[in-house]
Amino acid sequence: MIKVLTYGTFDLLHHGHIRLLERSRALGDHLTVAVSTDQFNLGKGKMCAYTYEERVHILKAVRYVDEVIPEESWEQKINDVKDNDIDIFVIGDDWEGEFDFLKEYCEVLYLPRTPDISTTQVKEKLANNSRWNT
Ligand code: C2G
Repeated sequence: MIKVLTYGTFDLLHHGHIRLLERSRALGDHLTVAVSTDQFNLGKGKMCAYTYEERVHILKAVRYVDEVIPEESWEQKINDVKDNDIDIFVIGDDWEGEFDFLKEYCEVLYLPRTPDISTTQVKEKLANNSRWNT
């Protein structure tokens, strides 16, 4: 069984996230998603609309996701790969090169981000009450 692992905040889940999860899952037979905890997000300078528990609940409902674990630190990835028998680490190419140290333990792939969508953009649209699909 080919096991895939990815990490992220996944706040206000949008089609860019879904496409990442879809492509990640298609790389193997099982996808584990490590979701950033609220505490860890503070370190990333992210204030989420949804709590960690809500983001986990939503991700567990996504057909491409087989397992969800917490992301609590930058240092946990090597142990996560080992402890979960991961074959492929994958993440969006906004992180290109950042996790090459994992190549010693598994395959490392950076997938092209989906253009023109981000949680920040969604928040800005809502804040500005701007028309959608403009
Ligand atoms: N993503 C994407 N296209 C977008 C937006 C996001 O492919 N338009 C991808 C990102 O590249 C990432 C995943 O969706 O692989 C989750 O994005 P975020 O929730 O923004 O995750 P991030 O804050 O980048 O956290 O240790 C790694 C970090 O926890 C990654």
